[in-house]
Amino acid sequence: MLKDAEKRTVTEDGRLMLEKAEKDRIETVWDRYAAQTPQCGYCEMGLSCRICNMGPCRIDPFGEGPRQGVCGADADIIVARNLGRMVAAGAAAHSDHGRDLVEVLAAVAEGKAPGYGIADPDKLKRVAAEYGIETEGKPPHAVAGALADAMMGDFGSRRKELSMVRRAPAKRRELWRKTGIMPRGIDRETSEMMHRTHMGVDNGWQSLLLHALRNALSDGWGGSMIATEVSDILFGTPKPSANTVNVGVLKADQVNIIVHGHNPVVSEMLLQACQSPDIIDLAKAKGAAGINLAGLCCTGNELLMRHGIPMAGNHLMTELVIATGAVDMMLVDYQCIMPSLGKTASCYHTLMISTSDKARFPGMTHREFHPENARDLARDLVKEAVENFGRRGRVYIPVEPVPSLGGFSVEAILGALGGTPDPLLDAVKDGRIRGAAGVVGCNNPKIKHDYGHITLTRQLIENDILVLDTGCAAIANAKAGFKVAEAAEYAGPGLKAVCSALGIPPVLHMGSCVDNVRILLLASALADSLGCDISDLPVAGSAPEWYSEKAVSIGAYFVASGVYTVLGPMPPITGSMNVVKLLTEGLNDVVGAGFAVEPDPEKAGILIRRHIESKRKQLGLDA
Ligand code: SF4
Ligand code: MSK
Repeated sequence: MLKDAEKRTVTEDGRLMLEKAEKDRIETVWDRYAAQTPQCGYCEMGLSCRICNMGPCRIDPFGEGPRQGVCGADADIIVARNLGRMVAAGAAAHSDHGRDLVEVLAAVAEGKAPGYGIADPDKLKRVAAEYGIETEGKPPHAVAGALADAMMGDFGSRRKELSMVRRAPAKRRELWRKTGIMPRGIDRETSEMMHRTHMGVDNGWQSLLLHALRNALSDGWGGSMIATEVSDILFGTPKPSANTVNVGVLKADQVNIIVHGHNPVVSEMLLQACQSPDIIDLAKAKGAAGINLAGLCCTGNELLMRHGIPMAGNHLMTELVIATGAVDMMLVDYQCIMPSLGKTASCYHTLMISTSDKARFPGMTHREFHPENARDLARDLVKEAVENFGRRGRVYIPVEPVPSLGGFSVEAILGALGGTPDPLLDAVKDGRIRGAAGVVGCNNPKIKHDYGHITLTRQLIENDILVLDTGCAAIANAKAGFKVAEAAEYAGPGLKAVCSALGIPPVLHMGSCVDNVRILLLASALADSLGCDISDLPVAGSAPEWYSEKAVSIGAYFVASGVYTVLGPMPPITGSMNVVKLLTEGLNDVVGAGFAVEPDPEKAGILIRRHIESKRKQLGLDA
């Protein structure tokens, strides 16, 4: 038995697959992490800078060596610039994903995207109306074209506020204006962050950090929100549906196809192809019982939310899923796809396909998807996966899948509550539900796989705090069994009573990483009902195992939107106590919320409970 397997993951499928990988001599992310430790202390503290070619420079945190880079930048400037660039990269990733969806919407409008359509015409109308587009008597395709154009305008550098910030509570918008962090164009804020952090531009660590908030808001209330809304328009607004999770969703007797990444544009077409009767017949003719499409990470979450497609695992499981030997084809789009996957797959029969013009990977065959060719290419690829079924060696699928419920869009949650947030608010007011917390984000080999998510979530629901989750956290919680109606048993008495009455789990799967905006929108709906700001609500956010720059942007837009947010792993900021103090304390006076960092999820739970109880007190709920 691999001696470290139990130290690396809390999941049974993860542990068993780590042992299999060891037997197969497969190197994993944990092995590479071990090989990298101890990691560079300067970089961990954010004190190294390689922004320009007079560097690279580093600041001695003990004050014995250099205290300034060659240009004269001190620790505060260097740390703030590095963090600002992390936000910019994260916001760019989410927002570019959003733009890709707008391009598909435009192609649908022009009739140049065979296979794609408008799955939610009501939402198309609602969102178009928000953009001031006349919808009466217009065919959906015309509305879609006008909406795509208007949304493209949000990416540019018009001198006005982003369109969808109107969804935020009025008090919050006023605060953003007053503090000068109201987001304008989505790309503009990212571009400005790159400009400000060039040598010799913004050397105010405070102004850099404030712009980081504005940049993050352009993601949360811009790029990511567009990604979520357009995905709903094109592929359907999620409704609660059953699914299954963990490596056991792979089927020994079926053709297994995995989609991994973030963008539903490719995976939705794959799903259509996998459901084609002629291709299913082909699979049967090749000796398979059928075709099994499953997901990894957020592209999997997109399919799970809308179609109940099974989920094989989260970020740290991606190599281990291949090590089952049961994956006939894996298709990747972009983000969070380890460049190691092609090498892992080379030890098995798995065909690895990259699909995006902007994301190439070693050891993968590149087959590029565009709206015009997606339907046909998806069919070709599924047929190739079927052909590959016969080349399998031995397979190892060591566990049974766990049942789960997904699909909790804001619309679905409000629907379950009878169309208004009032029943939820009543439960919060009378204390049956103490508050709500978002548990979101990635896995990171610095934290035992899934331990942070599961431990924190369990503590929160036991204490009557409703958990809303997304991304890899949502997959962890599903694997832990928190997402069936019976999981109400794990909840405290108040939350249990509410969940049992509504037939919902105490942990609601709200989608992928871009779908964190669904949490923002639910919080806004609650704040509007109470006539208060988001920062007044008994709510909190957390990212117990985050690794990605996108998570930094998400954390920053949560905080800038008024949500107290607890991070698990420490970001690279400890080289500047000024920056640490501003992010953890000072921001409370600026945006009414701040960050905390607590790698121990038990302690993080206590911080969140304390925060929620103090907000309840301020609202006079327990008077
Ligand atoms: Fe060094 Fe300044 Fe250049 Fe950074 S920007 S590498 S601190 S000279
Ligand atoms: S996939 S950003 S590891 S949540 Fe969205 Fe998971 Fe984090 Fe990627």
